[in-house]
Amino acid sequence: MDAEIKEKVDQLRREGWCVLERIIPEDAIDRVRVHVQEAHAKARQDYEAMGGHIGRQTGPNGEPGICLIAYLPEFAPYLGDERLLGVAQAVFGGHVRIAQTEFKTQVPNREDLDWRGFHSDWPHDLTDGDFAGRVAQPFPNATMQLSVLWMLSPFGPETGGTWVVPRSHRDPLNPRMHQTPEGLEERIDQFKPIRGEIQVVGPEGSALVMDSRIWHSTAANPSPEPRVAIITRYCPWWLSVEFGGRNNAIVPKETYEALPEAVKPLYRHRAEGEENPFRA
Ligand SMILES: O=C(O)CCC(=O)C(=O)O
Repeated sequence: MDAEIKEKVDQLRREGWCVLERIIPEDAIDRVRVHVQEAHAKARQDYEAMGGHIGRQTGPNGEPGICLIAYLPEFAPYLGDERLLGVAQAVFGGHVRIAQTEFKTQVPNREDLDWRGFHSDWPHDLTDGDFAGRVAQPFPNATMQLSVLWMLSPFGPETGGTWVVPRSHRDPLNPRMHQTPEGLEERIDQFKPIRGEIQVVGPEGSALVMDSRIWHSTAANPSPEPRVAIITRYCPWWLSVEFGGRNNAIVPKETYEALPEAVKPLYRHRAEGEENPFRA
């Protein structure tokens, strides 16, 4: 294994997160950021016009909508970056696919810098029972999903870089325990700072890779510019992504056909007219 990939995988296993720096090169990032902002505005407009829900990527009656990758042709090639796939495949093996593709831009000029909303992500999101499925606690010691947050703006305290609690992916507690159907005792307030939290720092064009179990939170962005980001969830072949209807948005045929060869396998399971290799 390449030395950098090994170092990142070691950090991911030990700390629950790592940053792959500048996957989108410096000479392309400004263009890609503008493209993503325009794509976000267009997708929002289209979903509103048809009475659908952009967050869930569903139509007016809850049916699968258009996967947001259809709006992002200039961003899509980076999803197949060798370092990123190297990390995902070192953790999951060769067969990896992307569950969700969502915009995660944060509004500017926030002053409530103590705001937190700590949680772990699907399939370890304790509020996501019927919507997408959730793993029962105590979570097994296995990585089941990598939440890859694309840092299209620089990340840091001055721009609302994500809060993470290192090593919390191995903690038997969870900041949303009280929200489970079992109503487990709450011992951690998800809306307050947590001891040991740190704010992710890194240059624009990087990817923050998080084990879905890690406790993390969006941060208030005090800067005068939006903090632009996208999340893509990399999953192993054995994880059911369709359950609950959360991940069923369709990749149009023309979008799929235009994807680079390294990216096609990540979306093939949702591509119009393609056989789902995970069901065959
Ligand atoms: O946007 C961020 O900084 C964090 C996003 C997040 O918490 C999530 O997508 O689960």
